[in-house]
Amino acid sequence: MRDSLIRNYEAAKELYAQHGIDVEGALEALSRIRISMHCWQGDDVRGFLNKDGALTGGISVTGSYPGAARTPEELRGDLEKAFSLIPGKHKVNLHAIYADTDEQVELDKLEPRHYEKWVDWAKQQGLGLDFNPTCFSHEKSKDGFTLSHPDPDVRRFWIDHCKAARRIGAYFGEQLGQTCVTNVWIPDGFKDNPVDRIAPRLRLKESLDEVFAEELNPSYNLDAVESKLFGLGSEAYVVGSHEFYMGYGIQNDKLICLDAGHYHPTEVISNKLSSLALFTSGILLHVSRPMRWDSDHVVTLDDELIEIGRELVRGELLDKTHIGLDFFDASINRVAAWVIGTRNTLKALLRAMLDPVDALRKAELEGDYTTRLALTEEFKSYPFGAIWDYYCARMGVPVREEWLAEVRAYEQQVLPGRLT
Ligand code: RNT
Ligand code: ZN
Repeated sequence: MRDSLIRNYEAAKELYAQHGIDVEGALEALSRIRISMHCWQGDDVRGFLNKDGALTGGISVTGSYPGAARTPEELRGDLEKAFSLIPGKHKVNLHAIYADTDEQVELDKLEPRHYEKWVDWAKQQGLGLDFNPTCFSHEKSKDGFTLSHPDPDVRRFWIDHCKAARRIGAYFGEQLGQTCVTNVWIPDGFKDNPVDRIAPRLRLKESLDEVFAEELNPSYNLDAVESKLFGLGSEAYVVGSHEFYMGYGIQNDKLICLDAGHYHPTEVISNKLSSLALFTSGILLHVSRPMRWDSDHVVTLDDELIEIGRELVRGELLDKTHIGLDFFDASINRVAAWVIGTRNTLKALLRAMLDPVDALRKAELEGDYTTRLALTEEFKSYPFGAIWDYYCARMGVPVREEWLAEVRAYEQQVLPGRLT
């Protein structure tokens, strides 16, 4: 390791130590955190099952940066490149449409074997896998409804797809020795004000009961449900709202997924964690960055990300929280998008671990809000960067923006082949 990195680290460590902060302990804790990196940033949520299928479901990707992965091999190559630039061992979050198979298989007939190659690869890379049924971009979701569809045959199809997804999740967990989180998100909703708000919710509740009826080993698979406020084309009403899934999740012991982009524009998920934590056995996060709407921008180290990190660390919620990323930007290099978003999420956690929490808590308890504010603000210019740089070097990944040169070199190497 370069001398300057060590020197800066030692000096920074000393400053933090003056506040009783155990920097080594923080780095150790950080190295144990697994972030679930979403495969769908790599190809603009296209997947491999629907040849030429357009993205539907009220989500949308904009941008025309060249080089989106076109095959499972390309996607795995891109993921490997990204992971080589991110400190730590992590997970990959797959959607059902990313099955790696030559068979023409329908979503309701998917089986673990269609993901065997992903599992072999994950084993070889030391990665965990998470999973999602894909209830969009499909002929049977064209009219905007899936599990809450008024037609029982359509509902049946999506129920069977979600059941298949859970079994695949359990297979991942069993094979990899790491619990898989299988997250159900559906786009169901109305563009304009509905007459009947309760009937679709009742149908969704019944469909979910069926989806989750089969008991699976919770150390292999955990189920999560993801709510949303609105989507493109479902501006007036979304069946799976926050209240719906909060109720469902608590009543049925499912993980509740909080996606940072799924609330009113000024509403933040950081402020929800401490409440949900008291009433649930676990939480799933979709760390994203909404810009004016659920735009799924690449996660930056902004106030909300820092606040999410603080809540997880200060509330000791890391053990019960599964941290997943959910963004898709096709206007920049897609490997870079992963690296930026994942490194930022780790940085937010490390920053939170290096806060003088004991002193801040004491000040707050004593009503000394002057100290609380002063210390919070002064810590913003503490040499966090020196600790992060040292951590990256120690974990064998590029320091600071050095990773960008590697992405550029990789781009030069793979892009020409993808333009044909
Ligand atoms: C959509 C949800 C959902 C998707 C992914 C692709 O608004 O956030 O999580 O982004 O499943
Ligand atoms: Zn999401």
